Amino acid sequence: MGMTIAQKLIKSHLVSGDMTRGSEVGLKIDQTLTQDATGTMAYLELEAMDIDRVKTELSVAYIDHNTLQTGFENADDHRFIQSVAKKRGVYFSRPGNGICHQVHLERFGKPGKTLIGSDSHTPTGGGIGMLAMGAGGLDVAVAMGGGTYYITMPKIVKVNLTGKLSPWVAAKDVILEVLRIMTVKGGVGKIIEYGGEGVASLSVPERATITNMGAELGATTSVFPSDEVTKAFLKAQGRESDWIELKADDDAVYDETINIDLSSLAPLAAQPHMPDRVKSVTEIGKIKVDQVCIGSCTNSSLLDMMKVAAILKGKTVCPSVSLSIAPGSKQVLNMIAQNGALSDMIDAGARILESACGPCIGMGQSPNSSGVSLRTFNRNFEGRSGTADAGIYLVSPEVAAASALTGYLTDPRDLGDFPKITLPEEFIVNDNMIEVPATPDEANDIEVLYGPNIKPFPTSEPMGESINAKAVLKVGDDITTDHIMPAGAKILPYRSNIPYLSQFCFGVCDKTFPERIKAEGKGIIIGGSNYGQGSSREHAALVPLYLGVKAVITKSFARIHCANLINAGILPLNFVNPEDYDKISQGDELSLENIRTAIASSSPAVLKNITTNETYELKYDLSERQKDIILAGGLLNYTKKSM
Ligand code: MIC
Ligand code: SF4
Repeated sequence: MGMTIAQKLIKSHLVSGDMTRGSEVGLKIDQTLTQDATGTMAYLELEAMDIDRVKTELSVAYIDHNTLQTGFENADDHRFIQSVAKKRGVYFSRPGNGICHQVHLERFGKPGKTLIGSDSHTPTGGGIGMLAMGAGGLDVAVAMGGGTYYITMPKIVKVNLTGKLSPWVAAKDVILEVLRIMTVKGGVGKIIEYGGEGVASLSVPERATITNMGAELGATTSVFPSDEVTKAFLKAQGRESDWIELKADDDAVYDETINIDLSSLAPLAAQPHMPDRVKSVTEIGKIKVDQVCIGSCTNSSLLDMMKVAAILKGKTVCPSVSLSIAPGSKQVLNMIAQNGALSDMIDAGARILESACGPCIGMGQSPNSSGVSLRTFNRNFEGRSGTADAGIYLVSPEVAAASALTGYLTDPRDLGDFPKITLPEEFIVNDNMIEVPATPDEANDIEVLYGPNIKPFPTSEPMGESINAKAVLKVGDDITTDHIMPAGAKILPYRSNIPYLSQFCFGVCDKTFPERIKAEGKGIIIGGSNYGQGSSREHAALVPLYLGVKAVITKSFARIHCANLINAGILPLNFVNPEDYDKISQGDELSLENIRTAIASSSPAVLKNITTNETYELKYDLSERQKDIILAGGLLNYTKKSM
C-alpha cells in the first residue's frame, strides 16, 4: 500500500512504536526552535537536565514575542537566552530579526526533516514539507538533549485542492474555509495533508499561511508536498541544496478527504471570538472598523507585504482607522525598504511596527473599548488583544488593506483590478542577526546570565495514592490556554516567574480563582470539550501545578496542553459519560480514591462526588510511558530518574 507524505515523514524518523493509528510513536527530532516567551522556561529545563550541548542537527532560539521592553524583565530574559544558547550550541536569532516561524521558513527549514518548537504555530514548516509540530518547552528541551518526541499516531486527512484562487482571494481564505468545515476541534488527533492539482498554484508563503493556521484546527500538524515550487523558494533563499522532493504515493490511503475548489472561494472572515466562526465578508456586511493590524506568523511574508503595499499605494488610510503593519522578518522588511513598497505603506499612513509578534500576542496596539479590529493573525480569542470587549476578526491581507482604506469591512473585489505580484528570483540574504553558537571549547568560558526576574520553576511530587480535593473551578467548552494563562504586555514579561504569573491564572474566566485555590491548598478543575486549545505555553500547566491543581477532568483535551499537563505531573482525565460533567458543581468535594494504583495497573478510574454522593466513570488516554511520567510527578522527575 502506498504512503501519504505524513506517513513517510513519520516512518523515516520512527524510533519506537508502530504506526497504527491511535498508538504512541516516538520520533527522532532533527531541528528545534524556541521563542522567548516559552524559551526561558525551556532553557531553564535544559539546564536542570544538565545537558551540556544540544544534540539535534539544528536548534534555534528566537526573540520575537517579548520585544516590548517596559521594564528590565524582557531584556534580562533575552540576555539569559542569548547566553545559554551560545553556551549550549543553539543558534540565536536576535530581536529585530523577525518572527520565529517566518525566519525559520526562510533560513533553516528543510523538506523531509522533523521540527518541534515551543510554539503552537511551528507547523508553518509544513509549508515546505517538514513534519513540524508545536510542543511544550520541556518536550523541546528533551529533544534538544537528543531525546525522542512522542505523539499519538494521527489519522491523516487529505485536503484535495482543485482549481485556482480567484483574484483578491487568498491563502488565508483557504484555511478559513478549512476551519469553517472542520471547526477548532476538528483536527485533534489528525495530520492535515494538502494535495491535488491545486497545490502547484500556491507559492510557499501561501502554503505556510495554511499550515500555520492549521494549529487552530487542533491538528497535530499540516503538511504540503515538497515540489518545484518549494525548490524555487529555497533557491531564492540561496538554499537549493536543502531541497528534496516529497510527495504522496498515488495509491496512498487517507482516513478522510475534504475537497476544496480554490476557484469557488470568496474572501472570508472569522468573527469574534473563535477562529472557526467563519462567514464570507459579504455575508457579515459593512461593519465599521476601528483598527486594522497586518502581520503575525500567518501573514507577514514578502508576498503579503507586497500585496498590502500595492493596495495602499497612493491612497490614505481612513481617518477613523488605525492601521499597523509588522513585516515578519528583517529579510521582508529590508526587501520592502529596498523596492519602495515600505514607502507606499508609510505614505498611506500605516504605523510600521518592528518585525515581531507585537499585537498578535497583545504586546501593544490593544484596540479601543468595544472596538472592531481586523487582523491578519490566527487567533481572535476573547481578551487576547488586551481589550476585553473588543471584537477581533481574522482576515486576509487583501481584506485588511481594503478595509483600512474604506473604514468598514470591505470585500476587496470591490477595489477593481487585482495587483499582480511576482516573487523575486532571489531574496536578500544576510544572516548577520543570527548568532552562531560557541564551540565546545569556547563554551566553558561563557557564563549564563540569570536576571532577577528568573525564578525557579515549580517542582512536583510523585503522585499520591489518592486525590481528595474540591472542584475549585468549573469551565465550559473550548477553553484556550489564553484563558488559563493569559499573555499580553502586562503579564508576558513574567514568563520565567511562575509565582508572579500565578495571580493571573484563569483571570479571563474567574479572577478569584488564584486566591480560592491558594486558600484550599489544592484542587481539581472540571472542563468541557477541547480544553486547552491554542497556545503551546506550558505555563498553562506549570502555573496550575504551582497553585495546587492535582487533576483536570474534562470531556476532551487539546493535544499539546494535555501533553503539558502530563509533563507537569497533573493528571488529565475524561468523563466516560459526557453528561456527568453537568452533575458536578463548582465547590463539590471530590475524591479519586486509589487513583495511583488504578493507573499503575490500568484499571478503571472512578470519581466520587462526596457532596452529592454520586460516582462517575472516568477514562485516561495514557501510554505506558505517560503513566510512568504521571506517577513520577512529571517529565523532569521522570527524565532525571531514567538518566
Ligand atoms: C501564541 O500565539 O499564543 C503564542 C504566544 O505564540 C504561543 C506561545 C506562548 O504562549 O508563548 C503559542 O502559540 O504556542
Ligand atoms: Fe507570534 Fe502570534 Fe505567531 Fe504566536 S501566533 S508565534 S504570538 S505571531
